[in-house]
Amino acid sequence: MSHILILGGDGYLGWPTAMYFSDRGYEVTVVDNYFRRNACVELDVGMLYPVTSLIERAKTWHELTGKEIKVVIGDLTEPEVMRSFFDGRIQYSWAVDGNFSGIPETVFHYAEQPSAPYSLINYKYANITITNNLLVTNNLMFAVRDFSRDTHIIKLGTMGEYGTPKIDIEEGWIDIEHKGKKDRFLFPRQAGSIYHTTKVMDTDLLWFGVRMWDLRVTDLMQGPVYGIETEDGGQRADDGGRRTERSESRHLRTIFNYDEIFGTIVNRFVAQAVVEYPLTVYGKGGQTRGYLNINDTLQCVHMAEQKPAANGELRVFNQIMETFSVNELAEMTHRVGRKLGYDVQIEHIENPRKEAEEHYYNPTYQGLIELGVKPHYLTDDVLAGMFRLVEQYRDNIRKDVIFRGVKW
Ligand code: USQ
Repeated sequence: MSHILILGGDGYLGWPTAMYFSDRGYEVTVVDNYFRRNACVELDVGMLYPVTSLIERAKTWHELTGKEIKVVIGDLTEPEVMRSFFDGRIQYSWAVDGNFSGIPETVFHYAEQPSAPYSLINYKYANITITNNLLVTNNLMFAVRDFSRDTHIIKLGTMGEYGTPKIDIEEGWIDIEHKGKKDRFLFPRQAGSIYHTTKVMDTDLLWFGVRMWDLRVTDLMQGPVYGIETEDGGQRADDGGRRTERSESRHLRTIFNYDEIFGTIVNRFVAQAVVEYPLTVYGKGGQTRGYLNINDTLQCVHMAEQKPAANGELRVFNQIMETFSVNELAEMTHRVGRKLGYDVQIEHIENPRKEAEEHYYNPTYQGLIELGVKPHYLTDDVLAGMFRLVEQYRDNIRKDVIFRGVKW
């Protein structure tokens, strides 16, 4: 049985990834220090619904499926915590048997502070972002170098590493001809926040490890993700009712934020529409990004795991399925919300961020499709499905956290 380790297993993507692989027969270990939950409490930004602890969710998963997700609550900026997953000194916070699962064949690295606004609240939050993200990546790189150079690192990067250049965005690498000679380099990066800058630095660190020690790394440049319900959290109905039981277990739902700090735009717009808070389009609204459904994140990491990078290879994929401007997303949310009976308004407000509001944007994103990913697109029906889930928790939505205006 293949063993995978998920760093950041309590997060919006980490927990669905754990269920996805556990469901498919993998031995799964997750680790998290509850950074996101604690930050939500500290900054008082709320969540759409309460989420039980990682240990409680792993227990529920075990009760409903008979499968085990081993849990470690620990801080991966501590090198010894990271190294314990490779040298067997691991202390499980919860596991059925507690025996060491062995060195993981694949590590999914999500253990990062993921918010651009958080990283720009002030110098303190910028420092937390830089130290957390770079130390975790560096600790991982050295653990793999020292104990298991064949372990495949799948690192979640971000499309924001590229910024919005006036040329087409390639998948990681670009061929450059200069004074009659040619070479291949990482695509020029120009990140738009301290958070995004840490992701550029992560890529650079891992590229160093690949060149020096022949590590095998896949860097997934992901766009903003939307969605709540993943198939393993309860939408598939092909196992005689067990999944229905799972879907009724709210304990398996992933963390969902709609606030300015941790919410991403589609999730935010749906929550805003449900409480009839005008959709907050920053500036002109021509900001275009590549988006993907949370279920496609799972497919992408699965395909990357099944067809790993080679030793000495930094493989980069642009992990998006389609592109939208903020205006297009606002119009779609407006249209779907109106059909469902909500009085949705769109408001252009002064952009708290420093970013291009009208720009060229043409990224390539064929690599993951070629590996076998089948995209789910953002249709009116998909958005309406999100409305139906979010409206169940309408009374929990706090209008005071939707926009505070963290300035760049
Ligand atoms: N935006 C609005 N109104 C809002 C919220 C956002 O107009 O109420 C605009 C932003 O200014 C930006 C775009 O929507 O132009 C996307 O913003 P976002 O908050 O959804 O996403 P972002 O801050 O870029 O970060 C998110 C995730 C991050 C991930 C990144 C991928 O938080 O972890 O790396 O998406 S990407 O955007 O491709 O860099």
